[in-house]
Amino acid sequence: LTAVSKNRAALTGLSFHEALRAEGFNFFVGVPCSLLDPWLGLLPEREKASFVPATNEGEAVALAVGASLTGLRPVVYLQNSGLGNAVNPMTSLATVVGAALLYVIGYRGRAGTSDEPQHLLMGSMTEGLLSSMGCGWTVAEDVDTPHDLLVDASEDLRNGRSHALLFPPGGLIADASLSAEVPRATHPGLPRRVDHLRAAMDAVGTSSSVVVATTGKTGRELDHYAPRPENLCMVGSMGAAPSLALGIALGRPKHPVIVLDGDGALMMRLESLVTIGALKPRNLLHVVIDNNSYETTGGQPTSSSTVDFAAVANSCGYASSATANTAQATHDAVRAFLDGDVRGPHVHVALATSADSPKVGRPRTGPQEQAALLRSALRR
Ligand SMILES: Cc1ncc(C[n+]2csc(CCOP(=O)(O)OP(=O)(O)O)c2C)c(N)n1
Repeated sequence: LTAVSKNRAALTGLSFHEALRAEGFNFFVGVPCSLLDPWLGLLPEREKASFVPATNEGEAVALAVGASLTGLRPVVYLQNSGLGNAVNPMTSLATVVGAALLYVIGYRGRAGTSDEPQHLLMGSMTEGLLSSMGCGWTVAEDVDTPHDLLVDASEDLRNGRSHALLFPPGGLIADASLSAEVPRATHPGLPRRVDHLRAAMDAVGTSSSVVVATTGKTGRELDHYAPRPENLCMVGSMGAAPSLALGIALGRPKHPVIVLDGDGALMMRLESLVTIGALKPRNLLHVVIDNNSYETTGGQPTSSSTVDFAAVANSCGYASSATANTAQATHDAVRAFLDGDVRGPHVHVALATSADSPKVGRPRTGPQEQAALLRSALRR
């Protein structure tokens, strides 16, 4: 335990994990939040057999309910933005079968604090939303020890009520001595996300194609390296970029639309492949930068290494697909699409390392302003 200010204490990832283990929790499933990374970074090694990276938070809840029916004691981890994906199975599965679950939630956008625009509404709703779903909650800065943190949670769970531990920024801190435990930077020989992105944007050049970037660092890098009015950098709504791009492609069938997606985001809403494959927009190029990780939130692993996105897209009805491991191939794929040599919907899977790209800031243009710029670019 480390006191970071007078009324506030931060738990280390390891002390929190040990407290969970001491309370009997033995199954860990969810989608990461960077605020939880000091703890999540320990799970792949320490909990090899009982750690499940889920594709979205709703899937994680259902999986935890199933595990709880076998006597396992699951913990579901998520960012509060992911409560949006979890509400249905929380309200119409967990409560219906009487499964009480422990949630560990990264608490973004808490009322009275400043945060990114996509976190503000959910931040102000989080405590009320949990309460209205019958879920108890504890804010992890109001406690002194890992054990204290779990007192109300354990009591709720004993009474058949779910409970959420809410970690605001700084609520969990890394154990300096343990950083080597965390396996990072998969596939070091491959290009980085930023190399694929810059190659794609180099091919876009001065064309007026719409470019939609997925949530996280992809959008930040697009704004940093190739700012243009025809870009839309998604800031929240993880996984929704291809569907948003599909809507634009349908509304402007003659205008090229390119979506720069991530493996974590695509798996969170794999259903977008189904609708794109069914509607077959010729003007849509889907670039998936697959770095086998949630790099934006700390490099936690995804399950993409066992997924062939090109084959999935093909079987959903995409016109064509390719998987490549060089930035040049990504450049050439974008060029071929813009030159009309490759017709959409085409998926280009760009294999990447999860090694850090240079840090860039958040998009300077806010989401509403970006949407307004795009609207007027599309009117021209
Ligand atoms: C519903 C939801 N859950 C979790 C997050 C937190 N989050 C933001 S970006 C990100 C990782 C995205 O991974 P990927 O699409 O593979 O892109 P990468 O960061 O690896 O480039 C996560 C988990 C979020 N924004 N929304």
